Amino acid sequence: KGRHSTKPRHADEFSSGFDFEQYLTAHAKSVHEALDRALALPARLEHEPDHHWLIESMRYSVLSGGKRVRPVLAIAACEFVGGDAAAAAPVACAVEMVHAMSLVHDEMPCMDDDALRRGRPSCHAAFGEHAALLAGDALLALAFEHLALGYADAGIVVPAERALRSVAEIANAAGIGGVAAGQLADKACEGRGSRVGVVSLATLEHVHVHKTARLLEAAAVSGAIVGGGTGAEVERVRRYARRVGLLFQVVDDVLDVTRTSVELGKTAGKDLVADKSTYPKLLGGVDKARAYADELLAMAEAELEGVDARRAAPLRQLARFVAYRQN
Ligand code: GRG
Repeated sequence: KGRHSTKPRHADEFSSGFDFEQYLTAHAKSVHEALDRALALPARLEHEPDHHWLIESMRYSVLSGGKRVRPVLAIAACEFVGGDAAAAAPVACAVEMVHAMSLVHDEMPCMDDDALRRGRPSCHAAFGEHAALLAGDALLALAFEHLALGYADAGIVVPAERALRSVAEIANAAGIGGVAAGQLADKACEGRGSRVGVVSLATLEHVHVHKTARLLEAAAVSGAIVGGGTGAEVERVRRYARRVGLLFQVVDDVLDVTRTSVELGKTAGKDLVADKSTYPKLLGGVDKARAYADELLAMAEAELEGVDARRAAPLRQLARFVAYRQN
């Protein structure tokens, strides 16, 4: 088994024989292939070097790995409500495009100014600043083009009304109801982070709910919508995904601190990242942040109670994967 423990606790899950790692690997692969097709260079543009450059920069950013948590969340939520995984494919691709573009813009000089992403040059370092900005813009546009046309292109029948609701959900999560708003709030906190008491826990939560959790929520909710979930099912998935989204960020902060501590040769958990507001810092230590993560995991799992264990297994294991991941 791999590095990620998903700690099964219920006997019914042992007997169901559900293998989450296999599920994640298989769906991550199919999402990768679908993204590859969605970003194919049109033959008519092969002799247009600038156009080629734009598409290469988009492909570089989307097809460079990543855990594919958001797409798999969309697929698992679709199956949770009884839908076919294929119905969630356009949603899965769209949320990963939005995620990838947010990383491209995040690493640009006017934002975090990072030269590396996933162990290789970031998009602006590899393709230049103009291309990176435009690759992000074009990926955001393509996400919605793909939601509008992806079903017909793949021969999948999903009622237009469901597709439209998923467009609204993901657009809100990318923009004023999520990532863009959260990123600006985060930038406003920068520099205040090291002054104890200036960034409150409520502000930190506001940033992360918007910047990180909202897109994970939109992925799951959209998967449930296109899968034909009832209103109650979609809202159950939303409550589950809200917890998982926040859990994702709390664990990110814990990993940040423990990695930094190890890198500095200090005792893991004792040293807190100096000039950044994190959950370990505002909650009073890594152990407290870890306890909060466990609480969020329990709340997410509680949303899956009373549902057939086999049907709930992918969402349950995905929450545990997020809780116990090591990267
Ligand atoms: C989306 C319209 C729009 C604008 C973008 C720059 C910006 C505005 C937002 C930055 C958002 C950001 C970087 C959020 C952090 C999210 C996060 C926790 C990323 C890490 O996600 P993983 O661990 O990454 O899923 P992998 O590499 O596995 O894909």
